[in-house]
Amino acid sequence: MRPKHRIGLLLTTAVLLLGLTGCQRADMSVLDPAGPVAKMQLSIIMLSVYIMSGIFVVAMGILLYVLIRYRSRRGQNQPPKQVEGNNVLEAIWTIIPVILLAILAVPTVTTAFALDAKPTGSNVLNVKVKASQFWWQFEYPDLGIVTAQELHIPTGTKVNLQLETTDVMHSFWVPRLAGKTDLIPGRTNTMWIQADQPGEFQGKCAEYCGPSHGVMDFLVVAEDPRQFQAWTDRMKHPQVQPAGDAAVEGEKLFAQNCASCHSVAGTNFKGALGPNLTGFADRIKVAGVLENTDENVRRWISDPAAVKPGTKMPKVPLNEQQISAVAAFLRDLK
Ligand code: HEC
Ligand SMILES: [Cu+2]
Repeated sequence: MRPKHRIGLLLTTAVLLLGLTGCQRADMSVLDPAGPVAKMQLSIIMLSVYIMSGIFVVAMGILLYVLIRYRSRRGQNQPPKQVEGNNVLEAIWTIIPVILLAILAVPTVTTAFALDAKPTGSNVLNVKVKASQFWWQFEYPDLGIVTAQELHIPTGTKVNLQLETTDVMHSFWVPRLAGKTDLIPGRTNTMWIQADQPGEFQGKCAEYCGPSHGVMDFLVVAEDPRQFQAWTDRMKHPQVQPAGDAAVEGEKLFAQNCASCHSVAGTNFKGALGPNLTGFADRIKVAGVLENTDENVRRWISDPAAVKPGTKMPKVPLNEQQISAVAAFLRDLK
């Protein structure tokens, strides 16, 4: 290959690799931690990056020195003097890696154990996370609240997560708050997270789980404790009275077509196959992926599989006017 082509190939590979790493999503950067767990994990990553960079510089330095110092010279037709069985050299390049590995191992192991310990105390929030193809349920056992797709947490509070799956393996990943934890059939895994500042943190399923794995998104919504309290109050005493004729008709249609799968707190709708829709009007997203607008709610109801292929929500046979009525009912769930 001509040198010009080689450089071209290298650049193309570099660009493709960057594209694959997902560094284009600033809201999902591990390098921008928003809480203590992600910060501790980043410090371990940086420690190994520094050590590896040091090794790279020293090794490349030695390589360059040797290339120049021992390059073949005019009139020289024998290889330079060969070194073999030099005990001092061998001891050096055995001991240095052992020391570097120890420097890396001690903080890594202590951090792993520290993060594994379940936080206790009165200021800890417990949440049960249940993943299903292709959505997330968040249950607050101490508050009597169930919600979906958006995990509300108070800032400055440790949140214990108990992670379970109802079907295949999934993985809970909110890059700015913590590394991934798998949800494994028949097992309960645990982890904890904490957000230092209010904000919305993008989460994703990180274990291939079927056709809509790539859109199995969720949000962690961190609010200051007073706002979080207001949210829990709304969720415990939701407004469920449909306002207006369309919403009243929508409620009837919902009872006939949707309530077998969906619950709404404060009503007789108690279906458990799909996400709990209490306070749905306050959600930022529909099904975790579409902005929560009237148009998108109608789009979702008319053909869920067009948004999330393989979803367990069926296409319900309703006409456009009926879909608008159901959407009006959902818009009133505050
Ligand atoms: C057979 C069960 C089933 C029926 C019937 C059903 N759904 Fe669903 N629904 C689901 C499932 C499962 C999901 C989660 C889909 C996903 O995100 O993969 C869902 C998701 C939704 C969502 C998004 C929720 C969120 O958290 O963002 C809305 C809104 C919704 N359904 C409304 C309806 C309406 C309105 C009807 C009736 C016209 C209906 N559903 C009928 C199972 C059902
Ligand atoms: Cu997945």
